[in-house]
Amino acid sequence: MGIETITRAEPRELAALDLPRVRDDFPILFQKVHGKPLVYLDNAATSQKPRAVLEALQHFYTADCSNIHRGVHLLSERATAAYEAAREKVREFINAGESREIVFVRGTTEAINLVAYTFGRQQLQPGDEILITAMEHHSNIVPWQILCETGAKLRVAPINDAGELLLDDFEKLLTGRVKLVCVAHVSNALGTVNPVRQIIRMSHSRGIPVLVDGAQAAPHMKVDVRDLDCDFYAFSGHKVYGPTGIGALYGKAALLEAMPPFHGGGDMIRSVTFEKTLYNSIPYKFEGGTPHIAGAIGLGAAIDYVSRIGMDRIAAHEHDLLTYGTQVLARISGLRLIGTARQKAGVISFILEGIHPHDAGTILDQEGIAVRTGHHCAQPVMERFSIPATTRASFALYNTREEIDALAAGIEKVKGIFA
Ligand code: 7TS
Repeated sequence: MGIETITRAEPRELAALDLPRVRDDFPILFQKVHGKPLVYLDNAATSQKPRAVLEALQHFYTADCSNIHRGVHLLSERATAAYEAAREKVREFINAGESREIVFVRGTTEAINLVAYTFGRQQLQPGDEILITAMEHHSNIVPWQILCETGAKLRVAPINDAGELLLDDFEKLLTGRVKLVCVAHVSNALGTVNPVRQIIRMSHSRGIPVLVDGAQAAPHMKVDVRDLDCDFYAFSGHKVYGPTGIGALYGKAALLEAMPPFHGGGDMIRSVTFEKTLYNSIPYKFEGGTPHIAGAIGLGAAIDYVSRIGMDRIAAHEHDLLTYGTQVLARISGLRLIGTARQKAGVISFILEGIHPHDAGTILDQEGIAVRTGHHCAQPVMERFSIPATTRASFALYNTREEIDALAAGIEKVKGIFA
């Protein structure tokens, strides 16, 4: 027994977040909305920005503002160094092997479109199939539908009543015709965490590449693209406490190298004549035109911020909020949770009997509580559950149990008004 206690190390308890200190980093949280303290529970739409990100943006525009990759002057050198340092931070954040595998884009939507318009157009023939799931955001549906106008077909793997992917059905759809699998790591409407490692293993065993939409995963859990072995991974900076208008596409170097460019223009070329243009090496081949330099630097600052706190600690805190929130909301009569997967991230979607989500959201707003109502850009998910919309509370590292109590009280108020 003595030996066992020595050899079997207990997992070290993660120290809890210092919530008051964390909240202090987010100046926007300290305001009143309709005379009530702001309770911001719309983090799946966008998260708030810590002071470190605001300061990085301010510093760029007040000290280093310049274009990149071209000037010989000092400001341009500093701007270029900061932009490329941000790329390296993204690489480390998702554990990619090389920083040239990181392409800066506007966000997840642009990342997926980039793959559809380059890899998709190059690789897919009429009759080929793209396999997605029934819980995708529109930005992981519509680019593939546009691509399918050239003759390919979109196939959709179904989900169960809890909002979980039916893996057996998914596997049956993985036929020889499928040339690309595209799945959300985490569903924005249901909170379901998909078994992406298993999905990737199943697909790779048949030689099919996989794109992972990580928009709702990157802010909430440690992402390791090499461990997942995904071929493409997309996420948005603004959901990871960074600025809007910046995001990243990870692609395996060999795939990116073989792909044609996306946007033609400055910086993505090696040489141009009217007879022939030679393209730049990756990732620059995909970054035509002046990019969102300040945005990339701000995203780098956001990554530094969450990395200092620790993604594991953030995930543990949000898991606590999800567990507590689910318990508290499940006790409210007439409230039905939409999305009850066993593996969930910090998203709680629900409907209230006889009350339209839009009305619920409007009354909650009067209480200072910011939630999202609607179809969450996932209309097929609403159709799957035969509902027009949900009210959605989604958590971030700065949310508290008290805010969930405020949400529950707000919901009781909504019910009171409609009683
Ligand atoms: N994929 C998922 C799973 C998302 O949740 C979103 C945005 C996107 C892609 C698109 O990201 P963008 O940054 O390019 O717009 N989701 C949401 C949402 O749930 N509420 O507002 C935006």
